[in-house]
Amino acid sequence: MASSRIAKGKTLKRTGSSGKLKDLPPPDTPGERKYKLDDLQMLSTVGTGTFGRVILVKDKTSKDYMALKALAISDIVRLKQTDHVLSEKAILASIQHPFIVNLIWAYHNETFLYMLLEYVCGGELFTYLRSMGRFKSSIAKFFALEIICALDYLHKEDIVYRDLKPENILLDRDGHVKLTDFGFAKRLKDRTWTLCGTPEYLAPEIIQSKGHGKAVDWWALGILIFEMLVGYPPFFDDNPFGIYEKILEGKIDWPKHLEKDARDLVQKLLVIDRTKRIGCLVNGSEDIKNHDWFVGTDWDTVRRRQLKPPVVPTVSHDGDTQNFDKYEDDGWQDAEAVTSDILELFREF
Ligand code: ISQ
Repeated sequence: MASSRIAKGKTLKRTGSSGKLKDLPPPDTPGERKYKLDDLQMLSTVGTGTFGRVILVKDKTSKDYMALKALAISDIVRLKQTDHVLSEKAILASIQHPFIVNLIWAYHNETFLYMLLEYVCGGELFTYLRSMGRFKSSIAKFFALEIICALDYLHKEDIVYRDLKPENILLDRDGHVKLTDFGFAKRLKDRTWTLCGTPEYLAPEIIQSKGHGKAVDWWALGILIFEMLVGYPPFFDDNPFGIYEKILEGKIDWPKHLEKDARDLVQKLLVIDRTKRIGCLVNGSEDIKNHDWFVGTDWDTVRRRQLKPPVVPTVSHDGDTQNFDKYEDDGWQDAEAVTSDILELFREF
């Protein structure tokens, strides 16, 4: 099957209160600490993007493994990503949730911005989905439940995530999810109008520049549930414009094997008119949580990470990188330092 995203999906070029939960287990982070870059032993790259990479690092003192996201400031400025990166850091610093990757420390010098994150060693949900073809209903439902908890938390904090896809969902050592990459996340003031995201997951109102809020995450949840159950997304084509046409047309081929309740939920999430989409009605996310596909779910059990994960990553130790692709060291450390007036833009980072 030909699609731009049957292989790993590229995120399109971007245009454009702490609220601790009660009764949740503490996040599995090394705790409050001041770091210096020199405290960290750089091991290997576990991810790359347009203007940065994620490196597995080891705290030389505690021996804890963490993930260091390093972004070259010159690239950020050249690609006009300053506001997005400042927003990513501010949002991550203000939130804490068991299904969202935890920001431990942020730092910058005249060359790089750094975000020190907990290391999530199980790799991307994308890898598991492609290797298993599609998930049986109970597996897809487990991932949907934990993702709904994360989105619900973000929305209650007035944050829209805007880049939900299997590549941005990591599995921890036990098989629970951790949402990562908040480069598109936005704290809502009003509706926003920037075109961003990954073609298969773009909601009609984004393509049509109608502005978008929390509704885009519920649309993307519909795409994600379909892709987990079917093995490929509902709207695909060789090029992004073909995908956009299909999204706006809204026609979906439903495989026979899809169970009735799952199909009904996906159909209610993939409603083009966002004022009629489930999750966006008067009862908000409650309508999704009370849908028949989730009958019998104790949502407190889900939030407490007390469901038994159906996919347990193969991991030999906390710093194991076997679940990530291998990357060449392309001399990324040699980026140019920026001038003091450019550096000033990142004072709050
Ligand atoms: C591993 N752990 C945490 C965050 C990550 C982001 C990208 C790639 C790998 C990661």
